[in-house]
Formats: sequence, C-alpha cells, structure tokens
Amino acid sequence: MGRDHLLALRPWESPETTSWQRLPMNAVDRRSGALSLDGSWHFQLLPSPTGASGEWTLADVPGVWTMQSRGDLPQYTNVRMPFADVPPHTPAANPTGVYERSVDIPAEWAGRRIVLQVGAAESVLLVHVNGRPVGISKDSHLAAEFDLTAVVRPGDPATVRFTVVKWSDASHIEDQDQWWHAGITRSVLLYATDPLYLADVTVRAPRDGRLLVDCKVRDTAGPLPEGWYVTAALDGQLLAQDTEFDRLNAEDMRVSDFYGEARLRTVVRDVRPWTAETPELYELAVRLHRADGSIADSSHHRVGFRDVEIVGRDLLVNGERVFIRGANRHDFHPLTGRTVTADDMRADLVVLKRFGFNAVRTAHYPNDPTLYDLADELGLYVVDEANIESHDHAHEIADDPRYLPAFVDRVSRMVLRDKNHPSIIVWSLGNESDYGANHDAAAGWVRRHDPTRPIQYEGAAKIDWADEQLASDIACPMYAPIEECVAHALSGRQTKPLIQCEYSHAMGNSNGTLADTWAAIESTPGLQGGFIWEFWDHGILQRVNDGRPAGRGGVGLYGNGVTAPGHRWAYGGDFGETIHDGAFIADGVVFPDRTPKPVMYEHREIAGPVRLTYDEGVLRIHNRQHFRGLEWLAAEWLLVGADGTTRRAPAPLPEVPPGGSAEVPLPFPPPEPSAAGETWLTLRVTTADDEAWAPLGTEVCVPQVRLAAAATDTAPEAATGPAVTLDEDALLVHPSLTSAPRLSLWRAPTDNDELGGMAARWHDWGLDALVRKVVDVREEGSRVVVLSEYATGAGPVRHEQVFTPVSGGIRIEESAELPAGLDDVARVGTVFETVPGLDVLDWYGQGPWESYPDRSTGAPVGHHSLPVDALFTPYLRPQESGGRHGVRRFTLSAPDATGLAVELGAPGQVSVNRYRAEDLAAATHHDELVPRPGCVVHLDAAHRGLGTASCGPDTSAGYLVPSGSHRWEWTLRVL
Ligand code: IPT
Repeated sequence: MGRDHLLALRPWESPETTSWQRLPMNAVDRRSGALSLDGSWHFQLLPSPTGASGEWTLADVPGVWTMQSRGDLPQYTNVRMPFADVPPHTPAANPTGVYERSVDIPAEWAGRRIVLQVGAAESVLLVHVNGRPVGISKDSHLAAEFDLTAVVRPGDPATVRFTVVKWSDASHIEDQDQWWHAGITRSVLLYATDPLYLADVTVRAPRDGRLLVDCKVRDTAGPLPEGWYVTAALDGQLLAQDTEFDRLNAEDMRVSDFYGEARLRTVVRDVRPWTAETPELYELAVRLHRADGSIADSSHHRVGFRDVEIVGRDLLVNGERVFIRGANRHDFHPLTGRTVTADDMRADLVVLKRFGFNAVRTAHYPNDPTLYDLADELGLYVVDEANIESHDHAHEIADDPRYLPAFVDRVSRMVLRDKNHPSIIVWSLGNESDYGANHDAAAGWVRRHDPTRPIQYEGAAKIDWADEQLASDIACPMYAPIEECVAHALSGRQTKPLIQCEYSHAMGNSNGTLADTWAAIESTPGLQGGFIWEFWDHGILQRVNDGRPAGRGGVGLYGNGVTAPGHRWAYGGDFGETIHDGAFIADGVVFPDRTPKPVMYEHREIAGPVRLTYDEGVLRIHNRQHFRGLEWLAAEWLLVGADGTTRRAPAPLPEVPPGGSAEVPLPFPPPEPSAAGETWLTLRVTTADDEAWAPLGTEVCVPQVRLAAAATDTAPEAATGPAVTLDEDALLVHPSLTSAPRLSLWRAPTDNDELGGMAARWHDWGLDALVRKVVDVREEGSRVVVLSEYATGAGPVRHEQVFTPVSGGIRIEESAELPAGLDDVARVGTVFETVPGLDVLDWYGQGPWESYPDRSTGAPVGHHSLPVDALFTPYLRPQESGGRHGVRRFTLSAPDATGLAVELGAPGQVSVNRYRAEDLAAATHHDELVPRPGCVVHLDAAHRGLGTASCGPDTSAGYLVPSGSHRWEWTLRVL
C-alpha cells in the first residue's frame, strides 16, 4: 500500500518535488564500515510507474537496466529530448524498474541510527522499507540518504524496495550529450552511527597553513547531550586549538560548542602545499566525543593546503597563473554504460596524467565520489559541475520557478558533498541551460556557502565575456575560435580569466590545430587554457548478431581500440533508436576501451614539462611546469640523421626552476651544415622514479629540434635504368604494384569533413569518383610523359606524370592543375596498391603515431617501423586514418626483405593501410570492413588539415589545400 502513496504523488511530474524525507547532503564519508547492498536484486520492469506488475527476475546493483537485456535499451541523443512532451511532462510509456531485496539488519545496531545510502538512481527514486514509504530523491548523479531507524529492527530482516522511474520532470534538466539509461548507477549501502553523530565536516586549508575545521553535530533525540566535544588529528598529531578562536571553549585541545557547531582553528607549520603537480595530502581525523571522552563518531578527510583566487583576469593556484590543460570526462564504461569502479576511474585519470592533462571538468554532473579522491591523490584540478542541462528546453526552464528548487538543490548538494577536496578549484552551475534567474539563485547560494572558490557557467558568460555576471567568474566559452579569444584578451575589455569549458572536439580523426591554439594561449596574457571535448568515445560494446549490449562479461574487448569478431562499438542508432544523434557520441581522446587516440601524443607534447629550443647554436632546456623542478625526470638524447642513423647519449637534466630555462652543451659535435643532410636532436624524457600515475621509465614527452637542414641543391639523378612500361591505359606497369599510381584528390571523409560540409562539397565536385581520361602520352628520350584529365564539378583537373628510369627504379614527377573553383580539396597526391605480403612499413619521417599537417607537433622525425596493420587507427565510424606526416622515404617489405622503396622529393603525407578511401567511406562500423590483401598507399603533396569542424572551428587557412598548381616527385624502387 505504501508504494501506492508515493506513486499517488506522481513525483515524476513535479519539478518542485526534489526530494521527500531525504537527509541533508554532507561531506562525511560513510563508505568504510558500511554494509554493502550491492549485488543481485529482485527486479521487474514495468511499462510505466503505475503499470501492472510482472515477473520478478534479477538485476545487478549498481547497474543500469538498459545494459542488462531487459528490452529497454540505451538511446543516444545530444540536444533533443527523446520524447516530445514539454517540461515537466513525461511520456505515458515510462519504463519503471522495481528493485527489491531483503537485508539482515545487524543485531549489534540496536540503539543506533541506521541510514540507507543510494549512490545514484536515474532519474527518480522512490524508497520503501518493510512496505512503508521512506523517501523520494531526484538528481541522477548524487547520493540520497534516508533514516531507517524507525522502520527497521536490528536483528530482523528488512525488505528494501526501490522504484526507479526513467522519465521525469528531472529528465528535462538531465538532457546531457550522452546515452540515456535508467537504473541504480552507484553503490547502495547501509550504515549505522551513534545517536550523537557528525552531520557534516567542512575543512578549509589555505596554503599559509591555516586549518579551519567546522563540524555540525546532531543527535537523533534532538537536543545535544551535555559535554560533547570534538578533537582532530593531522597525520596522527593531535591538533591544538588556536587560542584566538577559543572563546567559546572551556578546555584546551577542544573546540567550541555553539548550537551543535564545533570549530577548530589551527596553523600547521612548514606546510607542503597541494597543487596538481605536487599533490601533497595530509590525513585529517575528526572525532566527536561524548562527555566522558569516549568516541561517538569520527570522520576522515584528506587535506590539501592550497589557494585558488582570481586576481585581475588571472586564475591563480597558490599565487601562480596556471595553465588549465583539461579534459571533459563523463562517468562512462563500455560494458556497464554508467557504472564505474574505483579501478576504472583511476585508470582514466592515470591516462590523463600520462598525456599531460592537469584538469578535469566533470561533464556534466557530479561524478562518482571516488573520482575526486583520486584527483586529490594523483593531482588534477577539477571543475565540479552540477547536474543541470536543460538543453532542448533551456530557455523556458532557466526562469521557470517550478524548476528553481531543483537548480538550487542540485548545485548546493554538489557543493555540500565535494567542498573538502583540494582538487576542486571551480564550481560549475551546469551545462547548456541558457541563463536565467534559477542560475543566479544557485550561484548566490554557493557564494555565501563557499566563498573560497570561483564559479563558472558558460551560459552566463557567453553573451559578453567581459560582462560582470553574478553567475560566472570565468569567461568559459565553448569552441570559440582561438583568434576570437586572442582578440578579446588584447581588446582591453577583458575582466575575467578566459578558460574554454570545451574546445577541440575529438570526434573521429580530429583535434587539428591544437598546437597553434596552445601557442596562442601561452603567448597571450589573459588566456589560460581549456577543457578538450572529451575524454571518452562512448561506444558501447555490442554483439552484432542480436544487437544486445555485450554486458559485464567483457567478452569482445580486444585491445588497441578494436573489438573482437562478432562485436562492434555501438553509437547512436545502433540499438534501433529512431531518434538519435549517430556517431556524435564518439568524440573522445580515448577509444571506448581507453586506448589513447593519436591526439593524445600531440597533447602530451604540447603539455610536456620540458621543452627544447635551439637558436643560433644555443641549445636550451625549458621547465614548463608551474611548481616543480626537473628532479623527477630522466632523459636521453637521440641524434637522428638523414643517413638512417640514430645515435644515443645520456642527457643529465640541469637544475631549472619552474618557468625557467638553462643552456646545455650540444651532446654531439654540431653537424656540418648540409653535408650529412638534415639532423634532428630529440630529448626523450621519462619519469626518473615511480610516480603515482606512472612507473619509472614512462615516457613523458619527446621534444625535438632541428640541428641542420637538408641540403637543397641535390641534382636529380640522370636517367639510367631499364625502360618504363605502361599499359594500354597509359598506367605504370610495375612488379610490386597491383594498381598503378593515379591522382587522388579525396579522402574518406572524417567526421569533421562530414559535419563541416566539406564531404558534401567534395561529393558534389565528384572527387570521390574521379574518371581519368588520357589526353596525351609521349616519349622524351627514356622519359615517358602521360597527361590526363579528370572532370570535376568545378572544371577539369590536368594531371601530368613524367616517368624516368633511374638506377634500380623509376622517378615519377607529377603535377596537378586544380581549377580555381576547386579551392578546398582533401588531398593532392598519388595513390597505388601493392602486391600482398608487404606487411612492414619502415619510414623516415614523423611518427611513430598517426600525424596530420595540423596535428604533428607530437610526432618527432625519426626512423620508425611498424606492421602495416598497426598503422591504421580504428576510429569508430571508419574514415581517413593512419596518415603519417613529413615522410621523406619509406620501404614496404615482406619477411624475406623483398618489397619496395619510395623516396619522396619533399616531405609529404603518407598513408599505408588495407583499405581504399571508398572502402572506409562505405562502412559505418569496423566489423563491416574487409581488409585487402595488399596495401593501399597514398603519397600526398598536400593534405588538408583535420580541424575540428564537427563542433567548432575548422582548420586554419594555412592547412587547406588550395586550387592552382601542385607539383611533387618520388622515386619507386624494388628492394
Ligand atoms: C556541447 C555540449 O556542451 C557537449 O555536451 C557536447 O554536446 C559537445 O558540445 C559536442 O559533442 S553542445 C554543442 C551544441 C555546442
């Protein structure tokens, strides 16, 4: 019957009802010593909250039912709601999960206060215990606690029932760009306290060593008993009360007692400050004593002493203007959907740290509590974001008084939960929810409750970055062109730090111009960085035969971003959704199995703690950190010569203060100008010791400088070799090739090419299906000249190939004349295909990882070698991938060392893989791709940059392939 009482309230269509009988949020961690209720629960899925009961089955807690084969599957939408009903209404078909289990309440809990904690439930939680209504909660990403003392009997079993309603008024403010799921997503636990208990603990620890601990003490009986007091110890040392604040306290070592509030003020000497580079933590134990000295309750916190403040237009951490090299991160897992373990989260943050990130925005809701513990411990700055995104109905909701309680509730409860984490430097009011009075109300609450941290909210800052809005202390735009950011910083109007809340959209093969963006940030006072969108590609592991999520078993994970046969990474539409936003969910810097995408190496280099410069014969090592020296790093020199050699030498790192630099001697005698061709010097920097996020020897960055340029005046080889053979179509006949070299102007569109409109233009021009017409073939001595023409929608393209026999091979000089209308093509170059068996690529050029003209800073020039199959990058939706930039020469060889060698006249973009561009463009997922037996080889004289046009700026003009004349030259030899 009780269940019906709560249902009768229809709380899922009542935005004013944020909770009923839920305990106030607090920062006392009750996880240790609690009784876990995780595991298998009885479960049934009803068609609506009031729908008829059905069959009981079992379901995992924590876990979303949408990933547990219940018939209600994941659905992906970005901005639009998955249903048409306007706020606060919900569709009649509203899947509702009923979870039930019996719990033995420990007999020794007699006389204690018993509390149920539900880590997170999506989107409305109704709780009944022993048939009695216990409470209601909303906010899919924060815990709810309910006092069960009056409804359970220690020593007896109790029946706990959760009714979880999927769609609610709250769904309209949880319209984040992610999969829609439903269920219990975080752990459920039961704990007991003394009737006299710590209701909350607030810790403030500025970097001057002051420690301020405020405790809220309560007693279930109401009035507090006489004589209670609180003590605290830091790293085991009992803290003495600072006398200045001791007025209300009779005894030393004790704290004041004022209406259940206890305050401790003290100063810690010689404090080791916390920063993301130096995550120094102290253990604080707070104890609540009864009058007789016995301990009634205790609470443990890890304290980091640090300051965060905005001075002028700079965000300062411990007085330093730190660069924010952030990533947006969701709680995501390819097997569970939403539920993540401590190990999962640690692995996420370790990857971020290893690739140079120092900040996380918890997009777009408070993350699992463990995430913040790990950020404190590993060293990451956090922008903690409230669970508010009303994207589809943003304008109506921002000022809708019915939603006012929800805004204040969500923001305040996040702050109450997370306030003690040193890693959190900024509170965010949410995402993409327009700007209204509801935001100002929430901001007002935070300002009063926690004046120690700034607030940001993109919606408030976006109209005018300089406007002194109440709701945002930071100008935090998303996807703003860097030129606009620079112009703002130079305008004289800037009033706030400019830190982009989202930038450089990592969908598919993307993140072009990251290095240019950072060069602008670092050289423009007022610009401080941003958060890449985003960490994860949210592909769900799916069985192809029946379309079900593969689930927790994990069979089907393969590694290196690839799924095992019979599986694929599902994106929007793959679960039969009719309303969805396709592959827009796959826009992270790591694959769904957490394999880093090539952009991560680019980011690692840009963010690297060490940089090299070589100017007028002076070699300098720069410390790019804000707080640390170089003691924690080791290094090695690599001298890379065009002659194919790599020489190594130890590289003792000099003492360099943060932000400073030191001249170091050249580790090798300076190369003779041009005699030996170009010469590069690489500093391979690794961890000198085990770090919390990397074992000793982990590569941290590989900065490189050029010591000598290539000789420019090498005379072309005279014609010598055997005659060139062409077939009846005037195409080259060559024993290593199954398809002769032809002109290529197209690539399998990247997501940026698709969503930026380039792919459609290229298709309209017919670049994806060029038809070659031979215009002229003539012999000039031993040279053969072939002139052909390709019709395009913007006029004909003239292409000339001049074949010259040279010793052991053929030199091919090519030119292409692109008509003026063909002013932005994917590439201009040559494509050919090889015989099977040539499975290893050795190259001299940039690498070893994938690189493109506008994403090549992190790929040093060197002598690289990889199996052909490892060159390809399996972006979720197949597209152009696997390219290598700045390639000077390469060989493709079989195990018996036979094969072919190519020398490029000038460094070019090369790709070698098993797929033609049209194979990639035709496939929607990787399991559809059939590798060709030979290699498809592209040599590009020009290749378009990648940009980020799927959401944000396209590549810059300098990386476009212009119309007009292009010339390139290469030599093909047999090994
Ligand atoms: C913006 C969102 O904040 C983010 O959640 C994500 O959707 C991202 O873009 C794109 O993947 S919203 C966009 C309409 C600018």
